[in-house]
Amino acid sequence: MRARRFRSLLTLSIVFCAMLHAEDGSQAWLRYAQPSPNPTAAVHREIPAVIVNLDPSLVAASAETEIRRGVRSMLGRTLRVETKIPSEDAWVLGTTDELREPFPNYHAPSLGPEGFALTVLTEHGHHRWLIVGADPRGILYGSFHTLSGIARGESFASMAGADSPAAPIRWVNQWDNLDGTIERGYAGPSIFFDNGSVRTHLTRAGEFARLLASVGINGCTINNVNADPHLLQPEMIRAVARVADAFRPWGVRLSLSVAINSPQAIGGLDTFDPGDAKVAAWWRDKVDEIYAAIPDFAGFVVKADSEGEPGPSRYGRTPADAANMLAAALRPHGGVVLYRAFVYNHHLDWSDPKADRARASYDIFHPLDGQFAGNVIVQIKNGPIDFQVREPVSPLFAGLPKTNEAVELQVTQEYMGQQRHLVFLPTQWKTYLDFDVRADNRSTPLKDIVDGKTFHRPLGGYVGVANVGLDTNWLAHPLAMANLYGFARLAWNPNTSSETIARDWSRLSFSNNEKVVSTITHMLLSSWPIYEDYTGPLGLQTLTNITGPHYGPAPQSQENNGWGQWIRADRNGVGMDRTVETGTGFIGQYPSQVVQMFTSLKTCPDNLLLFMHHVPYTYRLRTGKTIIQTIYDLHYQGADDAAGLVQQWQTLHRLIDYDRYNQTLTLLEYQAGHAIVWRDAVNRWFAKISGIPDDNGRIDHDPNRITASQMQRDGYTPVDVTPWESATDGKAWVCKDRAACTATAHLDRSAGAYDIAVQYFDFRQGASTFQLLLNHKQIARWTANNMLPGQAPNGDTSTRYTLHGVPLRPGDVLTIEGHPDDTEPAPIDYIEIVPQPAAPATKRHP
Ligand code: GCW
Repeated sequence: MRARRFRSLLTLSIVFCAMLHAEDGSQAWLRYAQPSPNPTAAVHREIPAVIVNLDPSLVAASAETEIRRGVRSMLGRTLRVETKIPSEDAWVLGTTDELREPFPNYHAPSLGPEGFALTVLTEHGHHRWLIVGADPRGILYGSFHTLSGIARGESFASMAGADSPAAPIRWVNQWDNLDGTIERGYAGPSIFFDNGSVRTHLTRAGEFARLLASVGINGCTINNVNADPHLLQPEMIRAVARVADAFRPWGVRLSLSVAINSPQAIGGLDTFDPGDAKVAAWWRDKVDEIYAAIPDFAGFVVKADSEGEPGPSRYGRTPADAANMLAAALRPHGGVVLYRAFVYNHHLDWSDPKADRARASYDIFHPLDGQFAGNVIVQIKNGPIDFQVREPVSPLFAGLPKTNEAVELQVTQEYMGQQRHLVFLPTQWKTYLDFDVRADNRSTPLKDIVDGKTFHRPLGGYVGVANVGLDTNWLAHPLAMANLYGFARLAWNPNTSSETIARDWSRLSFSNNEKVVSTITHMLLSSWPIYEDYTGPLGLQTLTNITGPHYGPAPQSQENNGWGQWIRADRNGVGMDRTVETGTGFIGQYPSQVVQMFTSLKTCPDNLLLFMHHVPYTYRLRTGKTIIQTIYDLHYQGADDAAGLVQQWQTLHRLIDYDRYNQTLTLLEYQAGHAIVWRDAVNRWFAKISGIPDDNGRIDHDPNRITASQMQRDGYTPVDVTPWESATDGKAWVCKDRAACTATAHLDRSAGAYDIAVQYFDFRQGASTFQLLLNHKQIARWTANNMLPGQAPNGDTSTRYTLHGVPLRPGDVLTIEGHPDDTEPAPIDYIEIVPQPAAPATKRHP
């Protein structure tokens, strides 16, 4: 009796530990946790005990090792390796060709390159679990697919079928610099480079390749598109070959971003003119040298004539001239050139009503259609500007019917909250991939164009800017890896739904518990619309600080500069007129049916209205509400919904591991606070520029707030904040030349429990400490060391500390005490005291 109770206790604690043991996110979706509910004895019995791999390649060897690893971890079974098909049940791995002889009765379905088939074959009473690849990569992808199914509790028989990737190019780009920094990377230093060269230890590079391969990615460009010519020095090529070695077992081919001026910068030539024979010869030799070190080298990515990078225009040459010169050097080795269409003039003339950055790619590349070599792919960002919260599909996709095309999507959340905000991007990407550009007046969704179907192109596909870093969990926010996973799933099959992606990822990354899966799925699916609402709705673009870190709110920064992310907001109206008749003519770059749709105010979707049209603030949308009131309301809605994400996450307490639960909770609470900063800044800015107040009188009339200017201060002095709208009355209160300063409020709240939030500014450098005192007794203390991207009080650095459930009585005295550190003067803005329970935030249904 006692023994049994002990045993069941033991079982319970094992189950509990298995469920909640410490997790650090390093394994991402390859955790290989025991499927829960636990696999039944039947599943255990069903798994063959032997594995036979008929393919001699390195990649298939990885597949075999991976299956053994996954089965051991998930099911506690150690598979026996055999070289011949045994007279018992067995897993068998091989290509279609390799399976023909041992299994003459098996007829493999027709597979595209890198595709796989899974099937159970029964002969002489023995079950063969066949993982059949069109080639070694297919075997690897089929193996990972099987393991993912087991992790989600599926049986092998239910996975039977065949699958092939939609397109041959399924790459990620990393924007890593040789010094180990990453441009627009938010998760620590480079996994490849450090201090001017390739890292000594490349364990993470190998682990990254394994993660990529597990979801079908077959190429990785390891350095910044703003490329350093030194990367092509002989010693660097030798060093980079070590990264290719780490990738190779996973079928991930390495590629490099190259600077088009390399022949001059490092090659000793006096020119980099693509029309010059010496230059072409230099590239040929360089490419030969690369292939000698990296025989499976994938090719080059090129950013030229863009944002200050040198380019062929220096010599009056076109992107096609430059691309074709590189392509000629790569062709004999089977390499390709991905030439980026992100070419534009960033010194546009704001005073010119016809000037429009959105036009640039089409204006430059469309006339070159048909001129690009067969191994050139034009790599086009999804939208015509730059990874904004919402843009239309780039019209260039329909404008290159005789050219290979790839879509470039951004996994790293440059304009999307930089992995401090939860934004699940597959939902956004689907709107692009599914958008029907109506080339030749027929159904031509973007996904069909990049898959090569529409224009019958042999090459094309998907490129995702990943920017993982050395952070243990790769992308910093525990939920951000859903974006890398989702990118890969869509690159493999763009018809996969966002919901399938979100559910699969949640199961693999967290748990099979339905409550966990449905909650995380719901949060993911609603997160992009929420972010859009509290940043830049109605096609305004993100409205972030575009001359700074692209993070916090700064609507004015869009305007009056050469960058061309203009929204042209003035006293009377807002939006870029991009019509043919009265505007920049951008809309005219689309096929005619899309031109009609965007041109008419009646048919232009509301969520792109201000991208396409300039309208008065009083213009009424289909909802009957004016533009200006819609802007205000959506910002309130978005901030409320961001608070709702916190509440949803809290329902998972104890259902997922402690570390990731807490890390995510902290980030979501930060996001909810920053959503309020966004809401207030954008609404204040529009209220001022339009002169039209909010119908509900909310802007800067917050009954729960006490601003620092209303408090009794000792030492705190005001400074102007730029942009003004990111703090109350355009001022922050700083503690300069003193060890400590205080701001005190005499409260007159009725007795009850309250949440007290302190809105302050946290610079990258310096770690000020703050104390909150109630009736002179400390009730909280924290340090401002969240490393926000800025060194001044503004929308990038404004953040809050919240203390929940503080009992207050009339006559209480509340004091903030700030202790500056380094160059950070313990800056504050206001306190907000909200009675508990806070009004429940509306739940949004995606
Ligand atoms: O989104 C912008 C970024 C730049 C980036 C550029 C590009 C690598 O702000 O940091 O440069 O796009 O895509 O080339």
